[in-house]
Amino acid sequence: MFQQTPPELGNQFDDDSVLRSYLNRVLPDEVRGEIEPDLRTMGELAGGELYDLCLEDRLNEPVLINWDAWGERVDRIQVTEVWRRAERIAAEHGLIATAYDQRHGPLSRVHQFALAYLFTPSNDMYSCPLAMTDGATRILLDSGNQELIDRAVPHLTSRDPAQFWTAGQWMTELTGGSDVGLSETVATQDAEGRWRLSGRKWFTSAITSQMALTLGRPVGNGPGGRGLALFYVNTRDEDGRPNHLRVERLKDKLGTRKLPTAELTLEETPAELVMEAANGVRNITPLLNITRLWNSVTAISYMRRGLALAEDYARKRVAFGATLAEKPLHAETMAEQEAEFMAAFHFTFAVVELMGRVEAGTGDETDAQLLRLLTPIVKLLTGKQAMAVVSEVIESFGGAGYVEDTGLPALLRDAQVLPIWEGTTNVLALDTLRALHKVGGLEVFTDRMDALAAPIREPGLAGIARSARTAVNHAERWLFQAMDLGQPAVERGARHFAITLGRAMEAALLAHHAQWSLDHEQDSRAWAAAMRFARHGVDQIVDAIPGEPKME
Ligand code: MFK
Repeated sequence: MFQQTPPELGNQFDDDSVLRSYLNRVLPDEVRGEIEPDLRTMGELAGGELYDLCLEDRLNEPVLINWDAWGERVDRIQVTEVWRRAERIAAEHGLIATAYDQRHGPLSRVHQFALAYLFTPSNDMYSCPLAMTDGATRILLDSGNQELIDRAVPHLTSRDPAQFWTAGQWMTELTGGSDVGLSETVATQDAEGRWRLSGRKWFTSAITSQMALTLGRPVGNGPGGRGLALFYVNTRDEDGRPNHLRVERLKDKLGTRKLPTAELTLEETPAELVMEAANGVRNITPLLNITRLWNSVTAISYMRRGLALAEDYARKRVAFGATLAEKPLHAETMAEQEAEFMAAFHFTFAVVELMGRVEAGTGDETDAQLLRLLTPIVKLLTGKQAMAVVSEVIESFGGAGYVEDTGLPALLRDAQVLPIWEGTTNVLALDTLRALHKVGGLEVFTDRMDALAAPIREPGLAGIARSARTAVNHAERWLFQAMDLGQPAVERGARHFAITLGRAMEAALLAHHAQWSLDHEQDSRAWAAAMRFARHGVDQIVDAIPGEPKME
């Protein structure tokens, strides 16, 4: 009787020609020699033991235990087996420490995010607390608050699982996850001058963390994000009990179900100011910019995982007399997905490089401006690409992709969070406009595109770089026209504008890498991907049509 062989994963570093070719280009030989063994170990774990564990542990979910047997309120979260393993691995492999040890200077971020990219699709979203831990570390280090730095940073960046802490980020309230300035949490000072927070936090991931950064409004402050202040909270008291807070329930979410996301009530929770007693939204944005980059790394890692499984399956699955891999239409469909993934990969890691240079102090003002401008764009675009690619991956398995115990549906459900949390597509499209205003226009962007195009000699690739540049010119013209029409016209087109910039940058980066790969590896795969990506469409600008009727 026929028995289908399931898809399997090999070492996820060795099997990933996109990652390896990229590292060949950006890392000096001695750095690559030092980093590669680390990545290979992570690739082995991710494609082997951890992947198997994720499948075995598929039905387990975290449990909130509010009361102990003797009636004491404990609000303990029992996490899954994968999470317990992931916590150890994260510390031991320096998923946070690598970025802050700065062993490889500006390339430390490439090292860290390459590890995160390999680890994430096999850790049941443990990367969420890691992302927030990374962001909190950055904020504390830049805050100048030496007491908090000394207390928390050695734990957040520890490689010892017994010492390692994660950090939560409690921003979302019932009033909204996007319009954070509406937050209602009140900050008061008690008789000893200690700050205490009272309010409800409506969506807090991950509630297992030892500390959190959160926002509260000091009494007497005005409305909006300026009236909020950024606070540090120890989630547990010295006896391990919840620190004047209640974990009301865990969220019943569409995906990321292994990640304990909770509703909290803060009951005069002791808190410490991280910086000033105002401008909380502005002061927490460095954290958001880091978690947004983690979001993109997660997006490309999910695309890669889906494609790795689909490719293996296509070599095994026989239909209509041949393997799926040999079927021209199947192969072309998957090649188009691979092209989207490759473009998203190069975009994400280009922003990782920028972050590395800015943090290490080796970048210039242009790098800082590009980092600010590209962060919302890369987050919004890769989140959308992940959904589209993972959906095609599911379809490529036929009915098997729709069946839970293959583990495949969870990929799609988890990917759906990527365009939502850390700023929805529309919020980030508007942030792109805000960033553009801050950096003073598109010059930094177009200069970078021109620099990417300069070494390209292969005529097809040069054509791709040129048409990407033309798309950016179109986007710029649209923006000026929309500004003449007024703010609503600008906002209406912001999504198409941001996506066009993003796809143009992806096309330029992919074409640039393709030329390098032709020259140095005699490999034409990135070239083929660039052609497919460009055919899929870069320019998404919709010009205003005079007299066009309204929908409403
Ligand atoms: C595994 C993958 C990793 C994922 C981890 C996920 C776990 C986390 C779960 C969550 O916590 S999800 C919650 C995430 N929440 C958001 O992402 C909030 C989305 N909303 C926004 O981003 C809004 O744009 C924002 C709250 C920032 C708007 O608020 P306001 O009060 O209208 O802000 P405003 O006045 O525009 O900006 C205030 C200041 O911050 C301005 O600076 P100035 O005061 O100097 O003028 C802005 O320029 C600055 N700013 C805003 N966004 C910035 C920024 N600066 C740098 N970078 C940014 N992104």
